[in-house]
Amino acid sequence: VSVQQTDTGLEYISVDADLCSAKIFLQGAQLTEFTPKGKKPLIWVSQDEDYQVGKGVRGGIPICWPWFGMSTNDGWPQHGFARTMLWRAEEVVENDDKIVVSFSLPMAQVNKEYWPHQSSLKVVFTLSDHLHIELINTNTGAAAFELTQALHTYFPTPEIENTTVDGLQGSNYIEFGEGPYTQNDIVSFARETDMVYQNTPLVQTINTPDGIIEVGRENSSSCVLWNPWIEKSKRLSNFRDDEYHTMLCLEAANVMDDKVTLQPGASHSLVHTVRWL
Ligand code: TA6
Repeated sequence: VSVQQTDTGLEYISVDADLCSAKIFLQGAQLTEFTPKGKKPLIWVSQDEDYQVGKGVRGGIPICWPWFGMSTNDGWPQHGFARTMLWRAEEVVENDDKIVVSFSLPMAQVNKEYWPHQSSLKVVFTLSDHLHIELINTNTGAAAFELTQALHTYFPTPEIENTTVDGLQGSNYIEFGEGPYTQNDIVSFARETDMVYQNTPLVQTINTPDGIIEVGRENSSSCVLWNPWIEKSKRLSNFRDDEYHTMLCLEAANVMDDKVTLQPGASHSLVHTVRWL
């Protein structure tokens, strides 16, 4: 494990171990690479990414906190502000079967207008032949608060048109503010897809021509499935027009009736796991 820096001045922790290789940026505590040894990468990053200070990387696992999507306050950043802040690396523990890397959000630097509450936010990455992430909120104040959040994970596929997502059947989703609709079948892709699922099973599989990716969650009943398709791809920053063919997002979330509500002293842990089946 080493600390490296991009030529644009972004610091990241680089892991090159027997079981896996990984990269986690201090900005946003954003993981941008996870590859089990001898296997294909499990995480996607845009070829147009330029690693600018103050901008989240297009890909990897952005941490959307303390709100998902557009804030109800106009002018506030989409998907919150934690993904563009500098987090503090807390600990790196190297065992022979796993490497654990943890970060915390320095609350003293948080804009009190955005987040007036007393809380701590920690993320723990456990890296082995699979990826395990835990996002832990703790209410350290005297008043309850609530928030929405998501681990906005970007997955690779050789071709989205030959990719399906299994395990959403039976849940219902909102899309473009419409719905809820019931998800009856396996999901395939033939248009812009931006579904916010609720009452969702804890495990999905992404079936791609390169293999099956198993995605798990704990303490979450909502998840988001996104592919920008043709038109939105042209409007996205750091994203090539044709890259929608090679990616999709399936996000571990607390964005519906599972939003995080914490009484003083209470904690909530959102767990997200990713592995090749
Ligand atoms: O999670 C899906 C989504 O909300 C899409 O609507 C799209 O906006 C995407 O997130 C990316 O958002 P970003 O702010 O990272 O460009």
